[in-house]
Amino acid sequence: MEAAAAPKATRTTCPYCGVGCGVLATPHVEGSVGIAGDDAHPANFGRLCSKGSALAETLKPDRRLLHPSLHGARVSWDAALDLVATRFGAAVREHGPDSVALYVSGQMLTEDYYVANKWMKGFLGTANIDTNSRLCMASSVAGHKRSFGSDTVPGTYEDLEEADLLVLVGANLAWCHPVLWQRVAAAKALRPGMRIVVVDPRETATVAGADLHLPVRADGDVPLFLGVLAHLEAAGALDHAYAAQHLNGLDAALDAARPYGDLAHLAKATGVEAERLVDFLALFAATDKVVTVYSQGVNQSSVGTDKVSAILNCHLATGRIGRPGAGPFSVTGQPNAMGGREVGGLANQLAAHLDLADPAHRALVQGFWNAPTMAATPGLKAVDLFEALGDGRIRALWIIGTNPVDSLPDADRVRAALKACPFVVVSDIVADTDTMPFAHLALPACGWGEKDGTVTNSERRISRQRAFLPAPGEARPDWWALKEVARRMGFAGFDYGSAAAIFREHAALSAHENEGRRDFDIGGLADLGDLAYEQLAPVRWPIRRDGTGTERFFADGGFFTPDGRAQLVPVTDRSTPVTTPEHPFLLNTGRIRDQWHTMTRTGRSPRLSAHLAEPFCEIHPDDAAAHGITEADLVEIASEHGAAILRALVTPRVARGSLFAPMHWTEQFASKARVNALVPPRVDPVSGQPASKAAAVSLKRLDAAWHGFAVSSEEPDPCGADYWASARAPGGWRLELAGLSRPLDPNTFARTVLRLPAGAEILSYGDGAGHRRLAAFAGPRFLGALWMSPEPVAVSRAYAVSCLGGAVAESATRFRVLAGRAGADRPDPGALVCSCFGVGTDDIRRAVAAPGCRSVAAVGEALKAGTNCGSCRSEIQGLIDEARVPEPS
Ligand SMILES: Nc1nc2c(c(=O)[nH]1)N[C@H]1C(S)=C(S)[C@@H](COP(=O)(O)OP(=O)(O)OC[C@H]3O[C@@H](n4cnc5c(=O)[nH]c(N)nc54)[C@H](O)[C@@H]3O)O[C@H]1N2
Ligand SMILES: Nc1nc2c(c(=O)[nH]1)N[C@H]1C(S)=C(S)[C@@H](COP(=O)(O)OP(=O)(O)OC[C@H]3O[C@@H](n4cnc5c(=O)[nH]c(N)nc54)[C@H](O)[C@@H]3O)O[C@H]1N2
Ligand code: SF4
Ligand SMILES: [Mo]
Repeated sequence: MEAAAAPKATRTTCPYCGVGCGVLATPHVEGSVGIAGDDAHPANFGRLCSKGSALAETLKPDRRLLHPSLHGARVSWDAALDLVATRFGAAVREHGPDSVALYVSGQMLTEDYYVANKWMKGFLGTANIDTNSRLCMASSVAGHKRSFGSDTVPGTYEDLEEADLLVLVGANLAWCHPVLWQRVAAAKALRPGMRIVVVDPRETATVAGADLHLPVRADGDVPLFLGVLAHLEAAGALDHAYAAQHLNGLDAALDAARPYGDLAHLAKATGVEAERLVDFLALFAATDKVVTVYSQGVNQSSVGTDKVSAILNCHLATGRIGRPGAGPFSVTGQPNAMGGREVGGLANQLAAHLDLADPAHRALVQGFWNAPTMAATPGLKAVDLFEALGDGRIRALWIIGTNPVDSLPDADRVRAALKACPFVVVSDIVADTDTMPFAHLALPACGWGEKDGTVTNSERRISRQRAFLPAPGEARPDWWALKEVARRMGFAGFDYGSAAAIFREHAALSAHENEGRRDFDIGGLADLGDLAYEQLAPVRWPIRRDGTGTERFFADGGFFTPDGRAQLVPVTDRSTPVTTPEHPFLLNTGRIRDQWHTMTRTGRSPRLSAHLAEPFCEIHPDDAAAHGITEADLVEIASEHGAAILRALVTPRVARGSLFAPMHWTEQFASKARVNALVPPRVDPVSGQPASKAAAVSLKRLDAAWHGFAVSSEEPDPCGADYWASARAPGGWRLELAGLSRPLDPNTFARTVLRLPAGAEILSYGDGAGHRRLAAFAGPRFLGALWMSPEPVAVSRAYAVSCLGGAVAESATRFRVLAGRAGADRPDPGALVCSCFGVGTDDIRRAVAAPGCRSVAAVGEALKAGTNCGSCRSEIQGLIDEARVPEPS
């Protein structure tokens, strides 16, 4: 008999971060999918991080949105699309074009985005289309445009490897762009002279791999880079020849910077001690090949655009731009943040990097689209858009691929605003997001692995996402739903039969009347046949019709301003303190290694959920002590806008007076951990980007009467506990609980939490001090266990979770389960560090205690930790460093 042909791998691109790694996906007949890094992809050369490696665990069809539904009742696609066309048409007719809006996402493919933007701006005649990129990249876009005349990222990933000095500003690369970070780490291992400096108020995992950490005060970045510019001048490091030929505004920028040339003033303005500043300034002045990478610590600020300008000024004034190993580098977050910018998805942009404010550009696009109208004024930016929604100015809204109820600031107000809108459409892949309850009409979208199109990564590289799975239920690509609505409204120019057809049009527009006047030009791809599109290899723009491209931009000037010169912007330090006596703490928010945003996909992976399984709040030990908070207590933080309950993580990694909480947890995973309920709707006045990293909050210990922890083979029921947080675990779920008053009957409570069937065998134990343990079995099968105590439950989470899915027949093992402690032969691994091999902090601490085991490589040899995807290497380094430095007594 002939062996069955080996299943074929599909080359595609990871749907998470902006690194844009190539993935080989192999669907197997029994339904599983093999995932591997694509050796041939120039972003990752075969590497994947923990999230990329776990993609297969997120593809199961449960909880998917499978059919269109209106007010919760299933409807046909035909009826659904007709309804959208009718309601949007009626609103435009009765209330004008600005009464409708689209709120979209950097997670859409370029083709989806292109159709959305064309329909709104050219056919409905409104620029009320904004995207979650407003919360993400808007300050970088604005900063680029005011200096370069265009939204251009000048460099490439190789620059990070070739730099002699890499400065990371408000970027936790080790957790948020892990594969790029691994490329950097590999380059530094080969060239140990390379220096890495991290500018971040927090000591992040990235700091473990850096030479110098500058713990700036929040928003201390503008003074810091003013100080750098002043020092560059004083040290004679400016490139006067480059400035004479290619720059405007250098003198004014230097005037603004000079006051920060004074070290004592700079130390005060940045909050960084003078010695560290001296080292940094000397390094920056003396090194020609400098790359400054920046991300949300820069963008998400009320002075975000000024931070970008302050950084760009330093690179422009030294001519350190567009050369190998030199340049500013805005690293993008979402898989297609760049693609969205290319199609003009923001409310103040036009397609193809053209300007909405420029009448000639508007005419060009209108002509190309043969559009009946063209939006002439900028639309509402995300925060304003939702305010308009609340005021009743928006009569119909379509949300695609984003969760504003969790990710926008003042998130409880967002809910109220959605309630006020007469017609809300939500396109998503899952049925149970926090935004979905506000949808009048829900539309099922094809997700990763089911849809086809392109994305552009941080270094301008366009890669294909390819389908390798059938669409579940009636899920359809987002571009299809959009063009069907446009077509039903009677608009010509929406007869796309495939993503390829949309891409060709997008490429043709980028080259239309371009002749080198605009950076974004992919005219060379405008005539791709369907097969060539199908086979398109990752390619970096520009790709002009004559076949020419540009590896990097601006080494020899050529800026996209009217006179071809870059404009230095003389920024000043405009940041103002936001804390008050009632709200004395500054809440910083951001990401953790193994979750993606609102957890609709990564939250379904047991492997990814094990790293940090509960929403937490980092608190400095002095602040914790002053508030009577000890490790593992629950704390309540509150702002003028809302409150959250989180697990205290007491650590000197945050500064005194600062707190840090992850942005990820939603009401699907925790009772009250949506941090954006606390974040005020304060925005950067230039970019409109919210200051998501600076909310003034109060802090107090939650006075819980009891705490609980459960593991369960069925999804547990938190029974309305005052606090709960659930996470997937291998073979089931884990659940943390707490309450302000004790449940009347703990046994009944436990049965409900664990959803025990009648007839389950129960082993339980209680003492007079309020400790109670209960474990349930069905024959040899372990169903679940609940531990309750007046203080935070001390059982080993790793051990308890490891019992799930196992057979527990022997009574000795059953009692061990009840005790929540492994036998002496199985030491507790501690909190998970390496998700590929299940290695924990305590495993690593024990290994590092042995003589000779003092490097990440040695730990890898001993435990395998860090030897697969490598996402945890910074944390391993951190544990090694911790072992080296004795605790102060
Ligand atoms: N694991 C994971 N990776 C992701 C994502 C995810 O959800 N999970 N999301 C992706 C997306 S969309 C994005 S935008 C990127 C974001 O990537 P990053 O920007 O690297 O991530 P964040 O954690 O949001 O913020 C980065 C750092 O900014 C610091 N910061 C706060 N305030 C300041 C300040 O005033 N100055 C300075 N210098 N730093 C400050 C924070 O302490 C934090 O460590 O990550 C992408 N990658
Ligand atoms: N406090 C605070 N807030 C923040 C941030 C922060 O650092 N701090 N970061 C901000 C940033 S940078 C970002 S990018 C945002 C992210 O915030 P969101 O965009 O709200 O987060 P996601 O969870 O990525 O939402 C994507 C949604 O699209 C769905 N989806 C996935 N694939 C598809 C598809 O193909 N089609 C459709 N139609 N739907 C799909 C997912 O199930 C999910 O519901 O959060 C912002 N908010
Ligand atoms: S670094 Fe990780 S999340 Fe980002 S694209 Fe690569 S595999 Fe995906
Ligand atoms: Mo983002």
